[in-house]
Amino acid sequence: MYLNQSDINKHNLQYIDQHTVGLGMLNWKWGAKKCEEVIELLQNFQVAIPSWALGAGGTRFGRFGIGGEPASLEDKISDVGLLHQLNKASGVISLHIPWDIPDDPDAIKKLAASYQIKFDAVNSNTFQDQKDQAYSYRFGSLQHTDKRVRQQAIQHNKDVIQYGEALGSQSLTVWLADGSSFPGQLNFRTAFQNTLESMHEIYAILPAKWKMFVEYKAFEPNFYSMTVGDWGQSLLYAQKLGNNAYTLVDLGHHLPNANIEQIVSLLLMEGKLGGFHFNDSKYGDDDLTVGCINPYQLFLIFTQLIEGLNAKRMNHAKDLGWMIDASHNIKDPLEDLLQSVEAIMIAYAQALLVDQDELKKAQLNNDVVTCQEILQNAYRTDVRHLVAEARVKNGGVLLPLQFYRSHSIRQKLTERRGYFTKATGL
Ligand code: LRH
Ligand code: MN
Repeated sequence: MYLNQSDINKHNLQYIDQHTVGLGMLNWKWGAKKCEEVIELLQNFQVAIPSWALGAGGTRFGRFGIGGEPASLEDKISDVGLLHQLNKASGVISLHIPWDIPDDPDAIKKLAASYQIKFDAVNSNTFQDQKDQAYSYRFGSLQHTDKRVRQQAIQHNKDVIQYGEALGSQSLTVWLADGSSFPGQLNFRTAFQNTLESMHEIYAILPAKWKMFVEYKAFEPNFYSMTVGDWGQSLLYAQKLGNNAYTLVDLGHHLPNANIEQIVSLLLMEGKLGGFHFNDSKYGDDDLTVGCINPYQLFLIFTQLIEGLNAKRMNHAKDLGWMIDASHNIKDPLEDLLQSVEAIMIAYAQALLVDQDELKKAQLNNDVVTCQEILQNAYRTDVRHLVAEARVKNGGVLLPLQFYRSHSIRQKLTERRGYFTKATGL
């Protein structure tokens, strides 16, 4: 759906006064120069939308349709285009194969370009059996004891790279459901070596400038061991594969109370942090709205990211893969994604307000109280007007959620697509 600029201008005029006052307060508290710096970094920051999270997902206990779901890749790109027109921070889509095979890549690229949408990492899927598949992935894919199954999974990843190349993507994300659910079921060393050998075959055909992201997960759908089960294992694969292999951190893939910001800091230090799947969770891989359960953790992660990226003189917006990975059971997927992108931009803006030099001084003096004060002074700042200003400067909407609701966009999508359309994905 293409929005009218006049509707956007009318909406922004409605809220501009309170926005100007809010921005003025922040300029007064943090200084106009600092605020300008933060706004410029926010304007360059884009978060990739997962193609598999544009419909109502569901759990094994059931699924509740939402109406107007995108039933084709074209509709999915149109929905990401809609999000990007609203927040000007969602100009990238991450596809999952075979859920989103681009039958006509040129037409898909043309449609995406009409929404200023680019293609981020492509994701392979060797965790589900496709109907025309020769061998089952019941007992794994790249780890499988049967070389024919491994070869089938390797070929799938090669096909996914080809689709990505046709669309202008430059990275492959490999998440494996491989592992075991019962003690004794698996020889861990053999499973690791089979998986590494298989990944080497995929890595060997990576196009120039491409990155390979190895995504780890502590459990599910296997519940005794996962063959890429934590950051250490993922790092081991990435180091053994080569310079273009990196780890991918999905926030929901850790055991309870894991210190994710420390993991991020060390992976960045090693030059092996490739990117993120942002979401939030209270228990397992709940794939909830970013920042809805633990926004302080998200802030702490961004604080470590900025410290590490600056230490390596890396480009915040370009040098890591910023992607959302969520699944929507009760919320409107587009509203959920608008909230998630907003939460990421807020955490990034708050972390940019942290005076890293003052923090380093206090750390060197073991002045623990001041360390906390420096962090929480930034975290307790309402930066939403900085995020909104970056959005408006990019030609977006001051309050995307208000605009989405006041223009009855879900109703319009349902009238256009019907109530029972179902999007592929989770
Ligand atoms: C696995 C995962 C992975 C995707 C899938 C949709 O839990 O996070 O990133 O392939 O979700
Ligand atoms: Mn993920």
